Amino acid sequence: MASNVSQTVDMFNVQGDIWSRGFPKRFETYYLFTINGGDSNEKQFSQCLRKLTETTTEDGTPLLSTLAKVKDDHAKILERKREERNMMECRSDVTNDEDDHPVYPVANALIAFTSEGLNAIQRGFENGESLDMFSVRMTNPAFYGGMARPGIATKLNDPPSRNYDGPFNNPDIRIHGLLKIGGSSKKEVDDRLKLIQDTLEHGRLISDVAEISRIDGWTRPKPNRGKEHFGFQDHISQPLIDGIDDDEPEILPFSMKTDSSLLIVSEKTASEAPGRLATRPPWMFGGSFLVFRKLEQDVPAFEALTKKFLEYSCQSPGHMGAKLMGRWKSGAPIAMPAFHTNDSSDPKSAKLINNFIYGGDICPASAHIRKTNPRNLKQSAEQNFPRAPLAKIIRNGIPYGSDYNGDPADTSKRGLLFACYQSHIEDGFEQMQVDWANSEIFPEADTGLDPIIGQVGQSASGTNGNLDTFITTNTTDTEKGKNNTKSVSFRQFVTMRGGGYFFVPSISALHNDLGQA
Ligand code: N7H
Repeated sequence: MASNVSQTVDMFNVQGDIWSRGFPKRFETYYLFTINGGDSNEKQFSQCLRKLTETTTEDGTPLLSTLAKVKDDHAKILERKREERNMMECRSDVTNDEDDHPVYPVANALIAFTSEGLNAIQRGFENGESLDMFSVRMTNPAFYGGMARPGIATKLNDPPSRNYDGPFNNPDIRIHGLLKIGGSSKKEVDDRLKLIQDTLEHGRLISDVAEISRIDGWTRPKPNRGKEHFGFQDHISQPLIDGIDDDEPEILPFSMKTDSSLLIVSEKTASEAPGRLATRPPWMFGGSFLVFRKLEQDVPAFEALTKKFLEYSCQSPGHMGAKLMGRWKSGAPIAMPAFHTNDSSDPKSAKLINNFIYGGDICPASAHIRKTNPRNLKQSAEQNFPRAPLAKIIRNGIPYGSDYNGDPADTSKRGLLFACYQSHIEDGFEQMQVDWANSEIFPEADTGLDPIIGQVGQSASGTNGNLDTFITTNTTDTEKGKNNTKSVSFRQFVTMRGGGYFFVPSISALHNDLGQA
């Protein structure tokens, strides 16, 4: 099992979205492709992949971004903001507030592959070279088998694939690779996509997976920038990596400083778990696993539930929302005494607050942020869930769809393009979704499911089942007693509409191992 010792991360080798801030973006696309087989295509794809790591835009920017480049972009954006404010002679203190970013044209891209994609690349190798896919499979069965592999699908409680959105609703579709491109505008993103597609010889060596081969997301317009569709501030709490996130505000007593090997594959995580018979091939070091899920959000249903706040002894729809989420819409954590009953009046600083632990049950144990990061687990729970400390993920998703206009007749689709990185999908995303969010006994009996992401499955006609959970209703900070707990049951209002498991190789692996001369 991993210890707390951090490893050095090579910022010039790791792809740039794999850290707490990720790509600066107002627009992002996920483009899915197939590597065309036959006629030595796979070999030529591999050659083009190497070329991709060497190719730049006209102004010399590499087509794929390293972590160093993305970090530099964030620094430049902040600097521009400072300059603009100074020019306007409005010299208020500039915080790390990048909600309005990016303020200058920028795009960053990442490439990732499914296990089928890696197998396709390997088919192009000659002279006995190999990616050692046996070891990849043995050490990463979740990645190798995919999100719909037998056994896991029923635990994730995902809907049947026929109810997914295109391009995920056709089981015959072969998804080999993914480009995740984020930037300041659709134009910047489209331009970068085109350059990468040209380098990979789109049409000859790679093809779109289906008629709809890209999924676009964008940050919500002001005043909801930085908020997801239910209206909550997102991107607050992330695992921080030594040497990379050192300039983030220190968060004591609860430190999110995380052993980088839980997020980025390293020598240390090569083989550490009992039952994993092989070791990870060295080409995987510096890479990370990407879980992508298109999660549709039923905003009217969420609002209808929180309007019934009186039934659950809450004081307002906002208060009930905070009980379900663990944070008020501003981001202020309900677990902190200042926010037990009221949202913060200072949203700018509320969204930076991450310095708290849980005590008592003002914040229900089922609340989304407490379920997915219980911070200070009780000793009994630690014993029952020994792998809990390994569940660390970096989340870098983006909303999709138009804003809900308040009219219940608005049936257009919206949600979150959820993306998270980790060095083990079983320990990271799957542990959180299956063992925690979908379980009514995590971290202890009678907790109930995560009301935001818990999944109970769908009927044959495609209707979501009822999700049962508990929220605590009192305003005194006592240890959990059943007398202050209300059960809540409602039709699950987040629905999975497709996704996949990908591996994001390091730049050197793309050049030297997956890429060929
Ligand atoms: Fe969640 N939301 O925007 O409403 N999430 N999430 N999530 N989530 C968090 O701290 C949301 C999803 C985690 O350290 C916040 O950034 C929505 C999945 C984790 O305190 C908000 C969806 C998984 C954290 C949301 C969704 C997670 C977290 C608070 C789906 C993993 C950090 C803001 C539609 C399986 C917890 C913040 C911590 C926070 C929202 C999905 C995990 C507002 C709408 C699928 C680990």
